[in-house]
Amino acid sequence: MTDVVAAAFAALRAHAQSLVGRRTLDLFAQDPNRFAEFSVALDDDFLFDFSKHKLTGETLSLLRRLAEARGLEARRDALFAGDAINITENRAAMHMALRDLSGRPIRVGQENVRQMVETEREKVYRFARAVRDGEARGATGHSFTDVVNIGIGGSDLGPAMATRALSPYRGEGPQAHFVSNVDGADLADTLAALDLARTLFIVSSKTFTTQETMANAASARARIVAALGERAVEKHFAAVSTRLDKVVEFGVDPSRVFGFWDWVGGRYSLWSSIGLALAIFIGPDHFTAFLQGGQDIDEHFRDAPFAKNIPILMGMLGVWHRNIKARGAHAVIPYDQRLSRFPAYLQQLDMESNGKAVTRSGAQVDEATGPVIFGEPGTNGQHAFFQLLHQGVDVIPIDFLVAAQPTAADAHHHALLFSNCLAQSEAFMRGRTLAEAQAQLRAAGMNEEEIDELAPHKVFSGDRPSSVFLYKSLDPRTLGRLVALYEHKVFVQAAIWDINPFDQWGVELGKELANRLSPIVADAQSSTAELDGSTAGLIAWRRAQIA
Ligand code: G6Q
Repeated sequence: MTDVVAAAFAALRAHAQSLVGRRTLDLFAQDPNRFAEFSVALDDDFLFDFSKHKLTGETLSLLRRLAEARGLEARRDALFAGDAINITENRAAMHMALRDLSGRPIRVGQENVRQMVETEREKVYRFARAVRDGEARGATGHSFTDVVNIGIGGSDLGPAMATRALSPYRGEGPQAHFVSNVDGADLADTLAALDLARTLFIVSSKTFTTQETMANAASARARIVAALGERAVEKHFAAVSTRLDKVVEFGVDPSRVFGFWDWVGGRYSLWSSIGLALAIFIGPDHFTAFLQGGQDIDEHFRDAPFAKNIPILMGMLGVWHRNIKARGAHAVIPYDQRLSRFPAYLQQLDMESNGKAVTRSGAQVDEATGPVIFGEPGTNGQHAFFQLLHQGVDVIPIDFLVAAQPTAADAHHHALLFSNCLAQSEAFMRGRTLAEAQAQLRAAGMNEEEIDELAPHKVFSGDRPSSVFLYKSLDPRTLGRLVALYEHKVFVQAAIWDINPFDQWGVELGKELANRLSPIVADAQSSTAELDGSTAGLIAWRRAQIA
């Protein structure tokens, strides 16, 4: 860490001390413009409110100083220039190219990739239209009523999250299903209710070697062959991969194979052909609107000034909480049932990107990096883990996401949903003092002895920070904006922590280990002598159970 960076962190820590004892509510009382000052509107249909974090203009200035000390601007320029910023894999991270609808050249290294991106997208769109219109048919001449995406991690979570989020945009298209787990129950339960003659499988895998996806694809293939014959495979399978050679071996018709490039990371690939299941589900026009939302945020991230730049603010707020306030978790709570998979999607995006302990140069980090990300939709979470958020010993910052308008849902329900969201956000900030708790119990007619016993349990510290993302409605463009905002937030934090957010050696380790152990598990005669005592003991116990 350079002296300038160390000084920037030290100044933030000293400043945090000066805020001890002050209340967020007092900051509102002192500044009638606080909401306007600490919120950002994008056009007239997206609002980011971060005024309920206990911070001041000086906090932002000091965070800005830290961002400058870490060279955030230069890192952002390198990202958009298509430089090989994923240094451990020697690749660019140019997912923004996939949603750049401007018509301008897009550089990745020395190459202008616009033409090939557009050609591949057009191929995806043609196939999506053909499936939706019933022009592409199965082996028995039926159109497809169901599409099953087989993929895992980055080749699953994006389209699975987005099809749920955008279900009102499906129209007459087929239903979408997602099989990811190597547990055979996933495939079996998904196929139980489907008619194979009307089912299209999409095998999605960047590498086309991932154990789970290859096992599920082989089983799905066997099911099609058993039901409809070997020749049906080419009619019932499509594939998405960067390894087109491997796809051909599997027997997919080359006209149904869709590519992308190694400069698109798995968890950033929803914008690419990996979005095929989504493009079929919502149709090309809506998919383009989704891309447009991503592009809106790329422009905003590049152009907006620090104090009004939403992904920079999201990232720097996270740094404030993680490093200065030592907060180890971050909750994402959509008050939007259709975003039910969004927290899981962000869990991968954030924790796989910033779950790192060495800097770009390979030294141990000297500040904490990515927090634990978790969440569930509200109002459900209120009846479950919110207790800990309100009164637990750890303060956990929260992102609330909510639409101003319902999408094809009952207005009365939406008013209840919306008020619950704001009530929670307010309650986390306001809290309840001991005196307030006592007064409340007194008003309820309790005697002083009972009040003394009960009141401490009804105290809420307050000053628990939350942001609110308020959007007009959950349409494709808004979803594109949300996803891109979080992508760039993760990038900003990685820049501050000087880590590479684009590799995932922990995931690679899992793949290696699974491939080493599975032959030993599969063959009951194989020796376990080389394994550690626990692993050998567990395998022996299983062998006895299934003998
Ligand atoms: C994403 C990760 C990981 C990956 C899966 C699937 O960034 O690398 O989640 O997406 O392991 O990999 P394949 O697409 O290669 O099957």
